[in-house]
Amino acid sequence: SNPNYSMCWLSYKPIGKKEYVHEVEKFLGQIVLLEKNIYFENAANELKKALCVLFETELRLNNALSLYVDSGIILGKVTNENLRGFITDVEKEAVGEEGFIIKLVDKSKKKYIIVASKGEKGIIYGIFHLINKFRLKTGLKELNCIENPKASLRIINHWDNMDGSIERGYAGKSIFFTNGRIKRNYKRIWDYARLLASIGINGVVINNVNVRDKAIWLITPKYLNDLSKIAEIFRLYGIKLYLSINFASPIYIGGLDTADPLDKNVQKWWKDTVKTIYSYIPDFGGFLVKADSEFNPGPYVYGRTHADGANMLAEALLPYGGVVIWRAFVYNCLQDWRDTKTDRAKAAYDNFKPLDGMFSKNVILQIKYGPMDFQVREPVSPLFGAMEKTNQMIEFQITQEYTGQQIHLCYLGTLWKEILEFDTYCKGKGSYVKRIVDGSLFGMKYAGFAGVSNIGDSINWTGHDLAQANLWTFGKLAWDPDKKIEDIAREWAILTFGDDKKVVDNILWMLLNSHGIYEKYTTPLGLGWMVNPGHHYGPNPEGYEYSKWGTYHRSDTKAIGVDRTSRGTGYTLQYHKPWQEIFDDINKCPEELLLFFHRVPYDFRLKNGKTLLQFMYDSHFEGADMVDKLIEKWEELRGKIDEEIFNRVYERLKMQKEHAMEWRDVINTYFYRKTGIPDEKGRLIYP
Ligand code: GCW
Repeated sequence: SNPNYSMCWLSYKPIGKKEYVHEVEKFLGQIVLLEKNIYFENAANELKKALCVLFETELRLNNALSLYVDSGIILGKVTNENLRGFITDVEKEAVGEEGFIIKLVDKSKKKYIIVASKGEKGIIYGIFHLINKFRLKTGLKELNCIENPKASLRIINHWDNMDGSIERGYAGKSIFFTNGRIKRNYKRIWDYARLLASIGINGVVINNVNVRDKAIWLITPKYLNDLSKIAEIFRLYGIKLYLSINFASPIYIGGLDTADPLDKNVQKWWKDTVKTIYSYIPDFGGFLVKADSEFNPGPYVYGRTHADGANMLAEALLPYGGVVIWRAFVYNCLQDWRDTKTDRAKAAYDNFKPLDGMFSKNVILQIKYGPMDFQVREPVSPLFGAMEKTNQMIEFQITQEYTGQQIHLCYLGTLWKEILEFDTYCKGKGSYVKRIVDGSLFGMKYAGFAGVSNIGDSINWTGHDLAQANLWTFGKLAWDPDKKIEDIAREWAILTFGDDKKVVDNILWMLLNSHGIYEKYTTPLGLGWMVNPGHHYGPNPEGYEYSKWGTYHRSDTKAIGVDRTSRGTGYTLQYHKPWQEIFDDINKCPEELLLFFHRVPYDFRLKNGKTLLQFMYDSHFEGADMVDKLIEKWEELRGKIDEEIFNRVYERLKMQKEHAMEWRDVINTYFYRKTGIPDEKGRLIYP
């Protein structure tokens, strides 16, 4: 069968390099599978299919109870008797629940590459690791490794609706739902599971956090049968299925007159519901909950706390090993712009900090990386480092809602890496966000990463072919946030486009510079929100200025920005020292966040001596110009990469240029009209 979509970084081609192939071939006698179970069998089949293409050979898959061959790739559990003598006790100990070891045995009589895991899950990660290492032509000795994911939860959040649409989706329709029902295109879901497993993902929430209409009923037998089939596919790849729920389900589905978490009937209703779910999906992951947020019901409706709400669900899930992932995205979305006291940036902290220590052990708080909403740049949410007794996950938005909607090239790895490397100082120096979300700083069992999906049923999954890099990078960072972002991006480029030096160099340049470029021509200095309301594409400087969403910059003829310092809304006080003082001080505040924290006069001098206004003009001219550089880098690759992909990306880059110029002109004119001050360099700013 020839599916009408690509396999992204898993599109295998013959390796072709004679020397390398020759070297590896000595170890390719056959694939020996030492375990008898479907997870290992599936992994072995994945490996076999891949190696047959890569090395252009017919490999035998041998399900053996003992290790009698001279050469081969050996798959088993670290505890398998046959591997005794090859894997030391120390190594055995070092392989965690989801981890694996790859070990080269290179003796005159025995030539093995052993891939072994502790349990059922690690083996699939291990074989994808090995396949990709081969494709990267990694030297044989460098294959030796022990890999364990740093964080226990590495979950993709789909904002897919049951009518097939995707909230903030820019790559086609849902692969899970259509016309109010669950799709039965299992091949696509299967391939999706492969893509996710290959980057170490272990959970997927397939429905939107805004749970409305039919989606409310996903947790009932009406849909559970179909869902169990999806769960079965994901299970083979080490991925658990989770569902978003509507907090008022006991009313909608159960016919109760309340969803009060302290009501006995409500509690019982959830327990019964959870029991039913597990009867269909024995390894069901749990619930993702958007409560009291943007018109979704929640415990506040009944005068209860978010701990009351989350713990009630957690109690129902606990006996089955399920978890509640509770979103911290709670704020007043009916603010009045005339109210200058309320600061939306403070909301998550204000709502949740007082609850630290009150959540059950199987509740995880899912916190957006910044205090607002996935803007092109925001400071790290001060909730990280504020809740030492609460399981925490970081939420990234892989889908490019505010970052160009997969028309603009905007690689997010560089931004995410900066966020993860931020030192919160909550336990003194070295209290990095990455150590909070991998669970190590506070010693939490549950911790991790949630990424809002950027895929749909389009031919390349992500609309913009280069946006595949964002999904790849999310998984890789979730597996190991200590990895260098350049390495993650380079691996992606090679696995996707081959190892031609020019191709790799140019694509790497494009990726690593793209977020900075986008930031320059849209809203630099941490400003944000100058987008069209609703769909959030394209410039609109005052689109949100008089709305109810709490997202104002309050610019006038003299200054712009909200004073969030201790002299203003007091938002900076939510941070630990020294950040309080740094953010509070207009001269110390990191410049890329200046307008997030301060109200700044247009004639304020930045570090490079420019006025704020001139910086704005320069930034927008430079940013729009730099899109030409992106286009140039891509044009140089004509003929070096698949023509269809080349053209698809080229079309988008040209649109990006058009739209970047619109950003430049609208924003520059906006500031010119506010200030009446022309560009020092005399460039065209429309009056
Ligand atoms: O970013 C905003 C989006 C909403 C989204 C919400 C959320 C799913 O504009 O579309 O709703 O955040 O994260 O809940």
